[in-house]
Amino acid sequence: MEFHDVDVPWIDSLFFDRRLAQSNLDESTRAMVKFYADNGYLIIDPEISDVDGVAQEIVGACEQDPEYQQRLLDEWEWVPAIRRLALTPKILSTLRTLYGRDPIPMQTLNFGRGTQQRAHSDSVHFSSVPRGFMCGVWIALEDIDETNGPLEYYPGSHRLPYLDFSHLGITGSDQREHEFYPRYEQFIQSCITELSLERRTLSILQGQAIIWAANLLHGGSPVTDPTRTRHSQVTHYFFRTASTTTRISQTRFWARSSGSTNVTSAPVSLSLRYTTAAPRACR
Ligand SMILES: O=C(O)CCC(=O)C(=O)O
Repeated sequence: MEFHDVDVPWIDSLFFDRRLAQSNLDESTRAMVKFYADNGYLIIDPEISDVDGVAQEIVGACEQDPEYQQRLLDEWEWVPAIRRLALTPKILSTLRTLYGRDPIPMQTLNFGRGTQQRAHSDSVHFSSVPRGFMCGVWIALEDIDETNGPLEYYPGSHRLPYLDFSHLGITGSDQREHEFYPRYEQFIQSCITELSLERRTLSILQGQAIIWAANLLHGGSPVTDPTRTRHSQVTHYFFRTASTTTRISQTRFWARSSGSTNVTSAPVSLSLRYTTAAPRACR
């Protein structure tokens, strides 16, 4: 009997190299998938048509809300251009290739300024069952350089164990709000230092994007020019699996994107597990 498939993304499979070699992907696509499997990130050109027009539509809508200076959560519900961006065909097809399953956008974040958020893994905020069927896609809505707080990321860190509050002896019931979150951030920073993980920053042009794997450490670099904006959008995606859906907004996103109005029958098949009590405001 030949064993080759377990319920993990194929990039995380012990049999990945053989499965890749046996796949019918062309050489450059194989190289792309291999790069993502090894490094946990991929910088792409999503080929967004009229990217400046899309950016203006998104930024114009978001700027009506003072919270945009921090971040706006799930504005896709009200701003069609945000939803269209999350559903950019090249992004969806790339994710399908990287994970071998249909991507399901489940959350958007829009930023007007650099977040300066310390390094973390998204898995501390939300995770899939089975693990790994989750990723983030960060799109620059204007040119990004070292001065307006570029995204920072740590290549290969997605291969670390999934680290969360349990490693600090903190349980969900210990937390009312997110008072222990700084302790998690310090813990991650000490892991980065201990392992001498390489830090990179993402200077990219408007319309370019990075995809990161569920457990890749990333954050926001310091903003050295406080007069600068950093218009950008992150969409977090899950992937169709065999489990059941528990998160409402994800189901709504799918239902609206597919034109369905019946959210209860949406065939989204994900079960989300919150590893901590960290509320959405942390993100
Ligand atoms: O854009 C940033 O500075 C950080 C974004 C981030 O960490 C996230 O969306 O998970």
